Amino acid sequence: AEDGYDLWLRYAPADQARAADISAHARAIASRTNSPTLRAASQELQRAIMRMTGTAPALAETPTAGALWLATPDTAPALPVSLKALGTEGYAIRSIDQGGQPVTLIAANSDIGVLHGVFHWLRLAQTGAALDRLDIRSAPRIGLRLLNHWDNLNGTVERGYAGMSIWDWWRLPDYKGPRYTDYARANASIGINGTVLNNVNAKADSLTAPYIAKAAALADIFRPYGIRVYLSVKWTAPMELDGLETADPLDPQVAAWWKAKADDIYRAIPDFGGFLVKANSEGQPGPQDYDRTHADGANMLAAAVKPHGGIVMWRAFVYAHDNPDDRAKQAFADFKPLDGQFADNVLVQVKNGAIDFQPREPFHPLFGAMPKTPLMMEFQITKEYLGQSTHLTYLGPLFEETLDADTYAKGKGSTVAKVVDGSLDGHRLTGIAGVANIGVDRDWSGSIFNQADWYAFGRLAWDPDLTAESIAREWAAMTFSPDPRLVQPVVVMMMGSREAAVDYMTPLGLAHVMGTGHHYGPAPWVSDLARPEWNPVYYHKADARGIGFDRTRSGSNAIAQYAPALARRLADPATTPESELLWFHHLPWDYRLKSGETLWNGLVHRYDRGVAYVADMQRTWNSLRPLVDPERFAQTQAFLAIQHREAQWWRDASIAYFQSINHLPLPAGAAPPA
Ligand code: GCW
Repeated sequence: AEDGYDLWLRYAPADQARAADISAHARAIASRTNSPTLRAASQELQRAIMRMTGTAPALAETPTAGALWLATPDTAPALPVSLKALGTEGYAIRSIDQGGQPVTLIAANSDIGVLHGVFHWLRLAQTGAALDRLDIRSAPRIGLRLLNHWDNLNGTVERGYAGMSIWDWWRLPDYKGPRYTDYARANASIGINGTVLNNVNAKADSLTAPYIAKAAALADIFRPYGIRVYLSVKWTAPMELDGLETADPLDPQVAAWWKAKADDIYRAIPDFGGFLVKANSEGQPGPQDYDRTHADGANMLAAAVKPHGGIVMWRAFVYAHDNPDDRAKQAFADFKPLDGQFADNVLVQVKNGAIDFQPREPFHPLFGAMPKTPLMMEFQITKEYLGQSTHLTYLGPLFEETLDADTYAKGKGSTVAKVVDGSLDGHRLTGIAGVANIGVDRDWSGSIFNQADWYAFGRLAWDPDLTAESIAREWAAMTFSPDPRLVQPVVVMMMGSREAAVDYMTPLGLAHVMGTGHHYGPAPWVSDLARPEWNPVYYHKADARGIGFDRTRSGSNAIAQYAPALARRLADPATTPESELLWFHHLPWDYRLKSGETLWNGLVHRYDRGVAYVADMQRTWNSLRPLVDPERFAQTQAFLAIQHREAQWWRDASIAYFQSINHLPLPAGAAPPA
């Protein structure tokens, strides 16, 4: 059934001409070794080629005519291609002439590199690309490319919209269902090389012997695919599990406890990746409870995993309930002074924006501000604030916009991508994480189109210079069909979809006006929550005269956390990008936008535009019915109807609320409420 389970690895039957072409380049699979990784690569090729062409390739030891030749320097010492600069994960693919016979060589320094190369070749095969005269070299720009699962040990998933957790803790480690292997295949196909199994709001239990054994079982399945496991840890685990009296990071007993725990884990999982930590954030315990810094905490854990080659990812998502300062400033205030104090196996993991995964946020001011510390990017793939499982809001453009943003930390061109890939400040330890959108739903991600966000995250983690559009093109071709009559309109739908959500939810730099707790649907009127910084009114600050959060000198002065060249521009609404206007400025309702219309009219116009875009997507999708299987067609059609209704809800509720404050009429031409 076309229920989405196969993701972008569908390998749908190709038309006759294409099938012949694929067959001609895949008559045999030549490989000398049978390591678990190469066996996985070879099985993937056999399955894929069988499905696309109807004929399975033969297996051979040496490259015969028309073969795909999988090789490393170990198996083929004199390779006709250089593997320099490809590292342990990169690969080269080249069409060569082997004694008069055409052969496609997929070569790498390691078996994992070959596996990545195989998935690249399969992408070419699936998307209708040329399979001859290939000369491709590719290596990842970022070292750690991780999924963060916010999966709880009871099977629920925090901010998960695709069903329960895929980790079946009850039946692990004995029963290892086939889904784990499919998970590893999907991730390896996009270059993801690590997974944090449990929620950052961690339970101490995840570090007990039974759970370590369960994690080890998963690690065994993922290892051939080049994927390591990591765990989130709870700061007070030594107290909760073994009755220590403190979790003070400078207490020798605490350090010894963590060292022994790390030793236990590495006995079970020799290639364990390390720890992810949410500390002193949203009620989680941490080193500050003992008057120690985040660096004291991170370094103590780092010392425990260091002898085993492990790392610590310490999250910078912190803000305190008793700190009256602008929430957007607090992580910077805590972490910037610690630059240079972290051990060399620590990364500080920073969300893309300073508040929380909004439909649009300016990049986090820590990027570029901590040159002595490797900063790891944290994106959210699960769409907590972007319509969860039903709204079609492709996140590729959001990821791309953040990675391309210029920090000006070392002058023009100091992009966030260069901070994250280590090139700006010369870091070799580099990483990027995506909060997974995976659950037990048949389609893994809650909707067919949400699969594209997982895919885009992996592709950009491998190469942050790829464009969201080229990624959407690949994904649509593999997920549906390479037919341009389908790919073209689907890519157009996807590319504008995130901006449409910004328009109907949080136009012109508004943020955090979603319903409390669930973060689904509009609630800009909420003002009575115990923590003031959770109230939507805290973020939009609408009053009779105007709207927006003043983060200039006359307000919270958050702009001073950016590099001076950027801060200067953000100080003036006229030189602030309009897409971020109300994030940085409180402006009168009759402020003139670049279009000449007033701020109020411009807001209404954007709400309308967002709703209209969804209606356009519905029309486009309906026109594609003949080109899509009925099951996936119907799901998307139904979800677009939900999205349209809810975009209208967002628009009407937001406008009605703001009108109750400013008493302004709808501009001429604006749509009436539904
Ligand atoms: O966005 C907020 C979410 C919480 C989440 C937290 C975090 C894991 O609403 O559910 O908790 O961020 O990132 O720690």
